[in-house]
Amino acid sequence: MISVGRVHEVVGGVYRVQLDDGGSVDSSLRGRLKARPWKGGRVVIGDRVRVALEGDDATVEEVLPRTTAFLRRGAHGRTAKVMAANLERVVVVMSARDPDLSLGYLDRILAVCAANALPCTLVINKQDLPGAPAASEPVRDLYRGIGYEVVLASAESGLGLERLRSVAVRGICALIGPSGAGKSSLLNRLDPSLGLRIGDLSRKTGTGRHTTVTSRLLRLSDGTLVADTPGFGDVGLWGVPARRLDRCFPEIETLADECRFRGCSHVHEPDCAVHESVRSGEVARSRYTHYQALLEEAD
Ligand SMILES: Nc1nc2c(ncn2[C@@H]2O[C@H](COP(=O)(O)OP(=O)(O)OP(=O)(O)O)[C@@H](O)[C@H]2O)c(=O)[nH]1
Ligand SMILES: [Mg+2]
Ligand SMILES: [Zn+2]
Repeated sequence: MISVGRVHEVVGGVYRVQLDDGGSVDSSLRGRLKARPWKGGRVVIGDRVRVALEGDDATVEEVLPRTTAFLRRGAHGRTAKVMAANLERVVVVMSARDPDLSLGYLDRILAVCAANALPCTLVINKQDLPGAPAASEPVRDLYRGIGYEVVLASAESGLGLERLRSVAVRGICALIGPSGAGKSSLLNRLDPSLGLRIGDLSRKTGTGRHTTVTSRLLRLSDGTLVADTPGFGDVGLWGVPARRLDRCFPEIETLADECRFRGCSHVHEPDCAVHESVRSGEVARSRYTHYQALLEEAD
């Protein structure tokens, strides 16, 4: 019998598939999907698959076409890493402090989302900690000014949780961000029955300890699908040529038409509208610096 479902978790070669007609099965992958990795790379959470059920055995026979894929550059830059398929949104979770919010990391993640044509919402968590609101407000204003949706939140006090829920119900989303930012903590607050593992921060470095080790698609009590993912440190763009990088920075993209040269890279060219806007403060210097850093790495 053939059933269709969605991959919710992948652990050690076992694909947990939630079937459309109810129930979940642990499936293996048909040999040909393993032997000649299908062009999308690995089979990942969110993938829609056809599963053959024979007695107690379940086998993934086919991966259905993806609507989206979250791809980033893997370690050493030679391969693409795919984290999840068929997402409709990314929720970027950063903490205001402990660990400190890194604008460089944030701009990289936002650019990766744009490169994958995924809308994103920024959550700045841990607002209950001393100094967190004061540190977060300028960040919130900067990103709202660009057009991003920003939610100040606290898994501790509950601030922003209803807004986070209203974001999650819009479509399948994944929480991504550095280890220790509080992704699993926020999801536990949205649905305490999830019982996700929460980790301490390293006393030495103040960073997370990679408590969540596999990406999982979770169904909240109201039926919403949300992925919890392991925090990662390396964020690189995949598949964005240098001349297209400005499309990953919305406020830079809208200025590009006013540059003297078509295809202006906004670095060395004269009469560049982006240069002028950085000088006048209309475009944040931090954003421009991170644009330049990504440009150096682009193909
Ligand atoms: N004060 C405060 N602490 C928080 C908040 N959210 C999470 N924490 C703490 O931050 C630490 C890390 O939380 P996790 O939820 O495990 O973080 P994560 O983003 O899931 O981390 P990884 O799974 O490693 O990627 C834990 O000690 C949490 O108790 C918050 O809003 N306020
Ligand atoms: Mg976690
Ligand atoms: Zn320019």
